[in-house]
Amino acid sequence: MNEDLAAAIVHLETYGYCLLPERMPRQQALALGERCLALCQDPARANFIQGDEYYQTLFGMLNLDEGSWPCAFHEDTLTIARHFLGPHCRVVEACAKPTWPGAPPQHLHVDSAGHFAAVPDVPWMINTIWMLSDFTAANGGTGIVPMSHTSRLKSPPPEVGPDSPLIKPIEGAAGSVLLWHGGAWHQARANTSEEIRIGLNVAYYPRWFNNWIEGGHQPVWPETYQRMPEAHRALCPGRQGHTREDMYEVR
Ligand SMILES: O=C(O)CCC(=O)C(=O)O
Repeated sequence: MNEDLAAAIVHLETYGYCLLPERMPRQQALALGERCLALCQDPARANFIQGDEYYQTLFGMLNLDEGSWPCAFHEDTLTIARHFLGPHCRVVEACAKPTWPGAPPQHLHVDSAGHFAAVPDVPWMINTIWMLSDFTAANGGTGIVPMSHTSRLKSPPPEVGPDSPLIKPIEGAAGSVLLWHGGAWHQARANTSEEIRIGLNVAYYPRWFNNWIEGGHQPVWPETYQRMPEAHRALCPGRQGHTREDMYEVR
């Protein structure tokens, strides 16, 4: 493993997140961002979108745009995910996430921990966001509370709100990728700028975790799977389908 990745792993272990700067050419990231934004505004995709006028999540990007594959199956993010989740961890979902001008700060939260009786002391998810536009402190870039992943809380304590000074803005140029431990308290920050911030959020889970746990995550469609190279297929859940109801226990 190269020194950069080794240092990123130590950073994620210590602080709960790490940033890999400029892992994809800027123009490639910006072009994917434009396509994600167009999909987010396409009424035909409305069934796969959650959110409001300021912040949306469009699920199922692995099915909707093959340009998401170089992000989801990137060797560097995979190396880090495998370090924390085991050699056979999975790429479970890729979602497009725009933050529009005027957006308030998102609530500070932990990922995929709601069903635990006690939050485990091993990572259960490595979450990531590819910056498909520049991410700044002002334009709705991601904010994280360093070291909060060690709290083992299912959600941040009420005294740490969405405007807490503990929240560190993570800035980066388009083509960079931020990774975090699912237990780190984080949010999309307020967008006080005139720009639209757009990210591609890719979730990695270990084999022992249920894929249905995040309400909107979509399965890989069989026809998507057919088009994938074998190396990508090996990283996807072993069953494919068109609806969550077909694939998962969704109650
Ligand atoms: O959009 C962001 O910056 C944060 C995404 C997020 O909170 C999540 O995926 O859990």
